[in-house]
Amino acid sequence: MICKACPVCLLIVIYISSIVESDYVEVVRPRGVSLTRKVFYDPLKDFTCLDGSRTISFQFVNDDYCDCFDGSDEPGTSACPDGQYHCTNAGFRPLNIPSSRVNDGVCDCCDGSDEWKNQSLCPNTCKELWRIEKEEREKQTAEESQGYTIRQELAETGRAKKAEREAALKDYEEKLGLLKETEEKLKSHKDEIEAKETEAKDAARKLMEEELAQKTAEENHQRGEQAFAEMDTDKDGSLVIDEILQHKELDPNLEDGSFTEEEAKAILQNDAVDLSVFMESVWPSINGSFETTLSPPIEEQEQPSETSADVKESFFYDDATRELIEEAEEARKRYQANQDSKKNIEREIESLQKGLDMDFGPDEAFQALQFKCFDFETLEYRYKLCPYDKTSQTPNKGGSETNLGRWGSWSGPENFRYSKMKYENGLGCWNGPARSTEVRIRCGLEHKILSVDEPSRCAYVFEFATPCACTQPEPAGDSFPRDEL
Ligand code: MAN
Repeated sequence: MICKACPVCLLIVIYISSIVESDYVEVVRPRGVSLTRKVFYDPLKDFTCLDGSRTISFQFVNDDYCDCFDGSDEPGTSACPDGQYHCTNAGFRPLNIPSSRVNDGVCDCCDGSDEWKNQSLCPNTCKELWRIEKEEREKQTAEESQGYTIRQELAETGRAKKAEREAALKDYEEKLGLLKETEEKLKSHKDEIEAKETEAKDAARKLMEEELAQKTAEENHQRGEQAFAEMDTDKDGSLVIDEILQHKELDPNLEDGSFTEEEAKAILQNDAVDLSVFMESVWPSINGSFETTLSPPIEEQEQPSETSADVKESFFYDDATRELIEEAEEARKRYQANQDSKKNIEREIESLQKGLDMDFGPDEAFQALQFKCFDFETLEYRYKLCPYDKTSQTPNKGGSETNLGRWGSWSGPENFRYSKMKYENGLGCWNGPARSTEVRIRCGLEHKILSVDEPSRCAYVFEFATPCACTQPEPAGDSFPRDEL
């Protein structure tokens, strides 16, 4: 009763009973018809082509003559060019094939039903296929599960590393804060002491210059007096033209070879001069050319031989100035040391921050790939993947490494973001774009490049296996595949 009122229920009952018995029960229907279409093939009624174009007596279904344009009257023969044959493939996956393949001598269905005219041709391999597929699936699930365990360990390490980086960053930031505070203090102390140092040095330099000028003037005067005494050969306290003429080096016109009385008189600006007139108006004009036999002043001989301005200066600095210079030097050193430490810490912070900004996946597992490189050899090149850094290519026959892209970002589709990596802006391709690489990530028990390809010029695709990409496998269902209801 129930079944008469509801033919689909009958199918369900049969189907469920088949599950319970763990064996497949084939539902009777015309050859080549799927369960979903069975309803259209009622042997007690005329058959209407599925495209609605014709209605024919049911006896013409599968009579090896094509009546319908859509081939629906011949699902189990090859009579119609566009027909569809449905293999039940009990125990495996049902399959639709073009009905032209029915009885063509080739086994298309694992249940062998497409070659029904010669039943010995195609033995039923569905259960075997299912067994193989199940084994393969189980193997994959086991691998996925093992990979997932590794991933969890890597994730733990990744999280620990992140925590370590965060703690170090906090520590460095505190240190930087302190160094900045000290920097201010050291700088104001340095500025203050440097101002005093400059003032003291300027004063000392000025004093030194004044003393030097006075000393030079005194020496000049002394030399003048000595020159007068040397030239005043008759020692009468007066220089005359004859005495000047003895000093040929004073000839204003050395080239003509004669030192005339007029020239000597022009030097004296008179016939005779005493010491005071000589010092006032003669000595300044002959000072440069007069050749003395006198030795240089003792002080000059005692000058230090170093020429460095600082050494010369410090030679003249008084103790108080020298103390100030030392103090300023010490302040500069301490300030510089603080600056150096600050720079080092800023560098550390920058590198830690960079590490923390990296996207190592939702559980930090991909951190395991940072600072590692993986190789893959083809006949022509050795390829390299350094995750989070770059990809490259080196010719086997020798030659330099070509950059195939620098780390860009994760680039998988939404929800599968971590399935692809993008490396961009590699070496420019001759007359083309900059080289780039897409790294396709999949689950594997070890980190390994599986293949490298260059599907379009200078655009590379690496396939990379890693446990970091393994997910928890779905519990393996070992239910038998069923035909559709
Ligand atoms: C090199 C390699 C190749 C690339 C060509 C493009 O030979 O980088 O992968 O296709 O350059 O000129």
